[in-house]
Amino acid sequence: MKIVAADVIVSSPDRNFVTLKITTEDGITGLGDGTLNGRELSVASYLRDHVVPLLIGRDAHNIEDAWQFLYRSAYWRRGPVTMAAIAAVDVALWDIKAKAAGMPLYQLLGGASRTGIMAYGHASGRDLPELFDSIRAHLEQGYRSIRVQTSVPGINAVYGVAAQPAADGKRYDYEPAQRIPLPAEEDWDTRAYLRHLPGVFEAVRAEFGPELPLLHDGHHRMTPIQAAKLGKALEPYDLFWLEDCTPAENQEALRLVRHHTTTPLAIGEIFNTVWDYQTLIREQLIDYVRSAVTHTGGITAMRKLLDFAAQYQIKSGIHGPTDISPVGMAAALHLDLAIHNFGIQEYMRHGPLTNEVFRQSFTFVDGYLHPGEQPGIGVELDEEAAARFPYQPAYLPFNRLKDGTVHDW
Ligand code: EZ4
Ligand code: CO
Repeated sequence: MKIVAADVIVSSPDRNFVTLKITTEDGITGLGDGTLNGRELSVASYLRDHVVPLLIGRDAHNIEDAWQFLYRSAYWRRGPVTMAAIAAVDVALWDIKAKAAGMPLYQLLGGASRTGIMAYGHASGRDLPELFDSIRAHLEQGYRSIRVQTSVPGINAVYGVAAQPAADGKRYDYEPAQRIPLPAEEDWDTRAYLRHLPGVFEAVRAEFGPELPLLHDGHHRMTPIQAAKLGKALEPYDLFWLEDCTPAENQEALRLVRHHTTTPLAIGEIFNTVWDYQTLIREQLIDYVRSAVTHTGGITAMRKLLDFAAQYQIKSGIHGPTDISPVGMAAALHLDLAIHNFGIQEYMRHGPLTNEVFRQSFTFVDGYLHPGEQPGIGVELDEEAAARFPYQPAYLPFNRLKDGTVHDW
């Protein structure tokens, strides 16, 4: 089944997305997501200028071979741009293979291991009443697990708080990347954060009871000893996980955190290969793998990564913010349904314009996602709608401390 065309479609309905569409000689098409927030055009160029010419004439069925060829023949390995481009090709080829088989992708991955995929949503507030309202609103939408992010007294702008005003004048709602010419500057104070956060979780537990799974994202801002202190302080509130507590390029740092706390740890949304996890998994320093299918080389690489994690009782917690397109999200759901060591799936919901461009068949009912029964991954791209939303430059914000030092955002 020869590939006859591969098109890169960059669109910006609610935000920028990079989509690869591969077409075979029999007219089957497959979609892959290569969106890399704030660096979208680099992936588009990597695909258009360097990968598309290599795809024409290849057999679409040989997915493992395509993956190995793209990874090894570039010579320059790994990195977010390369691995997002490989992911786009990989997911598009799996979409094609599953369409050719007349089956939803999860069937080709071994079939369903569960009936639904537990998802968590993002609640947040500038103060406790606003946070409680946000948690209630998520419960009403069906969510059964909730990530809790909060403003901190003394800090003007904190990642993940929807109602705080963003630098582009909009709500900081679904999308931290802002359509402004320079990255927005936010501020940070780890000691103020560490003082404030445990009280917020105490209040949330008192209001919502012991059962509701609660998560929190530290967004790489702590040192190992600060992260250890936070994990310990949060133990009474029984978190489902503490995410990205340190910038884990240094995997060994997690040893220190692990020795001090029983709060479960999740990490990896900015990682892009299994090598980023080698120490973390072998030494059982984490509990959940946070990689995105879109940023970690697609289904082929994620399946191997999650099988490796399974040997150590480490589960999946696949990254699913709005900057993963519905194509990347659908790919994640097929994997979530098929693997044994599924943990939880992040799900923020896309905006209305995104849903016009990407026709989706996955469902969200009573807190559980399901990829649906359409052959393939179950997402179709409306190219006319996509053309109505051309690329718009947008940057993620960054942090400076009070003395002007750049800090992890
Ligand atoms: O900040 O995807 O857990 N989710 C997150 C995300 C990331 C964005 C960056 O593009 O941390 O919201
Ligand atoms: Co995160």
